Amino acid sequence: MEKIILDCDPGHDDAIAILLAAGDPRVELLAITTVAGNQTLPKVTRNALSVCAIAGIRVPVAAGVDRPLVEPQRVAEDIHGDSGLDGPALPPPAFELDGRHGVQVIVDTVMAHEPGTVTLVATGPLTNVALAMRLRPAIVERVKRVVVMGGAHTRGNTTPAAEFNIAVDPEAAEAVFRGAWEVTMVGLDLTHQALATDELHERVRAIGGEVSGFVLDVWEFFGETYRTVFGFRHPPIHDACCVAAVIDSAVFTTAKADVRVELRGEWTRGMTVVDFADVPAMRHGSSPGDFRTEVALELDWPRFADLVVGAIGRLSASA
Ligand code: PIR
Ligand code: CA
Repeated sequence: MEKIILDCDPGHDDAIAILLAAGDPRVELLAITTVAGNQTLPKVTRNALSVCAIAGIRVPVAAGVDRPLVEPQRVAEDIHGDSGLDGPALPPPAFELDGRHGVQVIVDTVMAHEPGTVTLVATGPLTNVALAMRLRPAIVERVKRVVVMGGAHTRGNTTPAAEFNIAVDPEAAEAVFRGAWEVTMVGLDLTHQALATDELHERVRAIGGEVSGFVLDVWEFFGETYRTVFGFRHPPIHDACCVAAVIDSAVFTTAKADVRVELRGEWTRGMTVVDFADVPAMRHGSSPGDFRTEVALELDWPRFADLVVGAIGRLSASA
């Protein structure tokens, strides 16, 4: 069983990431921490608790940081709606928020487990993770790895160059990518392959019950915004790809790279500049040891779909 902390900003695709983490027996979800991103901190925190209530998930949930390190706060209301999780009915929380700060929960949880056993999965802006690194630098060598939904090596979704999670807090992202830990970058190049297709809808519909109905409502709203805003036929389930990779490393291929975040470009601030290790030019002035980031490339969609359907099925059976 892979122990994970899920740092997120739910968010339609974050909600599916939570369900996948809670519904797959190969993952032990230790805690959920929230960060301002898709919506304000109170809204995304409340959404995390609602998702837990729907699926009968009982893990510590703690609210983290309410704004980026340097940038003014920016939310994705056009994509995720006023609540941050518009579409499905959102039941009241079934339990209280953990009293600690989310950054403290990340530190405490990593330090409470054996070195090299906890994977940090981050599916929102990287503010909490960057601050946890500063609050307790020892976590950097103690975590197994960090799996980040963020960035892209082709094009952005918030600016032509930048993906939302990185664009919202570029300084935090740069700190995380420069940290002396292994990072897996699950960027848009990968997540735009993880589509909630008609086939996936039908398989989830066939499960029936409350969790299945919730997921269908999530995809219906997200699908509509992706159709109107981006011209996609189906919505990408970005954040669930990170959890899928923890469950089954064969769910996508990767390439080693050194990733830096552009902090000063006029048109490129928040861009992930990916220096792939197979080209020995070392354009960042990197040494071979710096090619620590695994950049996700190609998704095995059937494998991914099976994981999502399996988790929803298990959660429905135990609800
Ligand atoms: C998705 C997101 C934000 C903005 C858009 N346009 C689409 C959220 C998702 O929750 C995901 O984590 C990441 N940020 C994708 O950019
Ligand atoms: Ca997210």
